Amino acid sequence: MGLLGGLINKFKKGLKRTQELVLAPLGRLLRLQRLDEGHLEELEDLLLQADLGVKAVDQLMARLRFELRGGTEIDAKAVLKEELLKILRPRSAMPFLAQGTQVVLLVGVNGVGKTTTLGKLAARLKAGGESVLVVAGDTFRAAAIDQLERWGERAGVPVLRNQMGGDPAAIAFDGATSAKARGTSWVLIDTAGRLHTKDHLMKELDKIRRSLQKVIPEAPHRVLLVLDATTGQNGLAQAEVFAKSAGVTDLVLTKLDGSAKGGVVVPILERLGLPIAFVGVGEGLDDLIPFEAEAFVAGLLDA
Ligand SMILES: Nc1nc2c(ncn2[C@@H]2O[C@H](COP(=O)(O)OP(=O)(O)OP(=O)(O)O)[C@@H](O)[C@H]2O)c(=O)[nH]1
Ligand SMILES: [Mg+2]
Repeated sequence: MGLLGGLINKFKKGLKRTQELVLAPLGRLLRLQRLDEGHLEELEDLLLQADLGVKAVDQLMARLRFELRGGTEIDAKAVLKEELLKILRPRSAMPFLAQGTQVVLLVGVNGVGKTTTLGKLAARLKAGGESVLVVAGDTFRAAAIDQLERWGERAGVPVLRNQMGGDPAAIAFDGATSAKARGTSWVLIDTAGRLHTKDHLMKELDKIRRSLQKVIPEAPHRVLLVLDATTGQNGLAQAEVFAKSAGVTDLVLTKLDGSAKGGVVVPILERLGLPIAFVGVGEGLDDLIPFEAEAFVAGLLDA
């Protein structure tokens, strides 16, 4: 199995609930020799239920109707795939390549999967032979620091922490300083969950940024906004504001495996205008996969 094949299987695993609840009947429709208006309406409904969003669904249906007007038999699945790829392909993320010391900040609202994503990302980079330092920038709860330490152990990377209630900007500064001195490739900084409406907490992110820049002027190189797929499109307006105010460079979509609305990838990419770097498809160490349009579309539409 090639690299893409492995990734497709991971996406299939991640999109299992979406497949079971929404896309199984879609598969039946797409296999029909002839689609009549009733079938088309059913298809449209299923795509909307999978949370692909009105804009993309309109575009997909318009293309299908256009092809069907030709009179000859069409491969509806191939048409859908092609049209979806047109939307998704131009929005791919920059690869995570080590160049000097790269600082990555993980941000987002409470409970979306920041700490888990950070643990998996640390494991992934470490497995690629790169040096990683994890920084416990969520200093609000002792449990958050312990959780991060466990991930550090699992991933086999050091975790820098100070005591609970400490200043996140200070520990971020220490992390960047230490990584720069030792030539560590990656500094991954966890942060406490916060709402985009909590002004003092959004200012805290600015403060973390400024203290990192005292050590490494270009830092943070990547700011990952972590989003929970089970929220579907409901969280989009909030994510939009968050993304703007926190200087976000990439998105991470977690809990795809727990969502029947896996199609939400599409409106997320359309609306936020930011690439999805990774998706989370489980709670295991290797359940963080790079977002890849072909693998996603195959995982969504192939049984
Ligand atoms: N199934 C599944 N569960 C996930 C995934 N990512 C995270 N989780 C779970 O989601 C829950 C919250 O994850 P955390 O990583 O603690 O979330 P957080 O954003 O750090 O939370 P706060 O620090 O409290 O804001 C945990 O039970 C994780 O195991 C995923 O991709 N799939
Ligand atoms: Mg956390």
